[in-house]
Amino acid sequence: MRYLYQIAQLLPMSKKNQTLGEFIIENQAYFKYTSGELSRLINSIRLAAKVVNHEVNKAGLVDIIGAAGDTNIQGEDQQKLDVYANDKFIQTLTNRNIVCGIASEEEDDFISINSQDDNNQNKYIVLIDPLDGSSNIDVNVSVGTIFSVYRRVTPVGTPVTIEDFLQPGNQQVAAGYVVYGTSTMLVYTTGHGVNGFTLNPAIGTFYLSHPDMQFPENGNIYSVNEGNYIHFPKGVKNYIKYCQMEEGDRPYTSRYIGSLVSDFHRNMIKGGIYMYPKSSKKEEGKLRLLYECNPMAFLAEQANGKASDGFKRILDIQPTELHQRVPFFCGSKNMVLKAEEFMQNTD
Ligand code: AHM
Ligand code: MG
Repeated sequence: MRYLYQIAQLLPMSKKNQTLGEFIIENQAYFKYTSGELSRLINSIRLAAKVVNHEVNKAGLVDIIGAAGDTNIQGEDQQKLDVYANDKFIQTLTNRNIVCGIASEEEDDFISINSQDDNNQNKYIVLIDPLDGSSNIDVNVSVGTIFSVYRRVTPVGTPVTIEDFLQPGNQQVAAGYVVYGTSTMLVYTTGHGVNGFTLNPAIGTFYLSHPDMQFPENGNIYSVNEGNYIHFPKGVKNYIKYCQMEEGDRPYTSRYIGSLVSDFHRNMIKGGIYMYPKSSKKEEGKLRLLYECNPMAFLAEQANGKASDGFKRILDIQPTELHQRVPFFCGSKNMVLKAEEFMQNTD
């Protein structure tokens, strides 16, 4: 509570105490197509985030209330949290009848939503990673949800097709993440900057705590799984050596949580670069283009940062598969530029 009060002191008068609900309504005029559909979509994500947050916070009680695979007191099976988060986001978006299609890291294929009432008149599709970094749950470390929103390209009123999902990231109309950390935050963009909202768990309300978030142009944090160093391409190895060299503002600090949302969030606030390069073990890298890299790249660019696969802009990659992987370099503009320079000048 004191944290929220301190944040409120830093905000301009007009922003003080503004809730996410109020912010969505106030900013609806900015949306290209103002039917209110996108506002309702963001509102549904807000709702699902609160439900998932409640469950994530209980994860430490697993020994007391039962682990995944057990049956709880009501006779219901306990679910793994990533499956639970997947169900909640899909249920919320489906039941409220606001999207025509969903793709998720947890589902092999996309889901086409047929609304009986209005013959599927919805325009938006959502791609989601419901619980990213889920290996961190067992050890009480931050995890996140990532989402990406597009307008469908096939005609309204027909079932969605793979074409609706395989759009380049530069076509996104909204993207964001929820970080379930020391505080739970929802951070999103609709193409007009990036704003962050902190959940007050006592009353279940998100408040605007981080208006107009920006990556510092330069940073001094690099985030990469250095355990894979031996398998990295030469350019990445050389860039890591550059980060560690004693010169100017270097050596940089190394910080790697192993949870993309949390590493990105910290780097956006403090200035840094996140890297998941390809390696001789993982030829395409690890992260998924459609629901991990594209939404983070959209947020990064909206926050004056940069996102690249080491050679070209993430948002311009034409996807060919739903669960496609790409190498990912994302963060403070000058740091990503420098990493690209090392990639390009090394054979
Ligand atoms: P996940 O979708 O299976 O959770 O994997 C994605 C996560 C990212 O959040 C994180 O940055 C990365 O995988 C960590 O991978 P590694 O353990 O190989 O460093
Ligand atoms: Mg993931």
